[in-house]
Amino acid sequence: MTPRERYLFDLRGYLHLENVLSAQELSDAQTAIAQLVQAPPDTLPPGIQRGGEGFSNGFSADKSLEALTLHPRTWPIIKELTGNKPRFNRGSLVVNTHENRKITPLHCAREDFRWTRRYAVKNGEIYTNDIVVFFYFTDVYPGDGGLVVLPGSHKSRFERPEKLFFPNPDDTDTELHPALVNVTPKAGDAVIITEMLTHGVLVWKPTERDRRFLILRYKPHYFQDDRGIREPFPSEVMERLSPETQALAAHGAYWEEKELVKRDVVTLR
Ligand SMILES: O=C(O)CCC(=O)C(=O)O
Ligand SMILES: [Fe+2]
Repeated sequence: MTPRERYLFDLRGYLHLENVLSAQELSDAQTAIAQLVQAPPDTLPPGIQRGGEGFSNGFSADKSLEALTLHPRTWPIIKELTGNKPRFNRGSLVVNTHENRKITPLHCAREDFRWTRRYAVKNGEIYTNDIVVFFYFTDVYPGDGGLVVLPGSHKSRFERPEKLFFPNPDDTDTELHPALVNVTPKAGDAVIITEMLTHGVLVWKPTERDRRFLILRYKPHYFQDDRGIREPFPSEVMERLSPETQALAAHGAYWEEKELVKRDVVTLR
């Protein structure tokens, strides 16, 4: 994590990284997603389900998507934020269209999960135990809708007053409160948030374009909140992952360190 990234992440609770994917990485991912979208439900790879606006375990549909869990641009940031003890525990693919007429209300892990989630700084490094990385495969322009964040809210000390930002959640055309920021990544960009950051989703307005992105979730490898299940992914998904991704998804004790974190660049076998 560069000093500039560290400063901005600490200040705002998120980072928007531009042009993370090379032209090849982006087109490989876009092709894999297009195939998934067109696939009849009974031909989806085992363990991938279509539901709501996306595909659970969609990251495992193709190596071009799976490789993003360890992308060289986000990997050092994920390592620092987890205190060098990362675990990858969820990877959904989202295809968000104008047909979904509802906003996703503002939410954050600090409000939803009581005291289990943390954000702290020690020895000049940031620690947070609930991290989300969004990789974008289509463009978002101002006014399109999509992700909104409340910069700085990961450190807020007070309860958010109900209805302060969206007095009427059914009014999907309301002007955005000036404290909120609509993040507008372009295809190939990534957004990293601590789930402590208050965020929500505006209705997607364009009818001729959708919003395609991957949601990759990370926690420290000793953090356990998935109902006692040791493996975060179903065995049929786990089986086809590369050894590096399997290692990234593994739990560990607090004092352990994965061999993987010693590497600056991890390539999938
Ligand atoms: O649709 C989005 O951009 C964000 C979804 C969300 O809130 C989340 O994954 O935590
Ligand atoms: Fe969220």
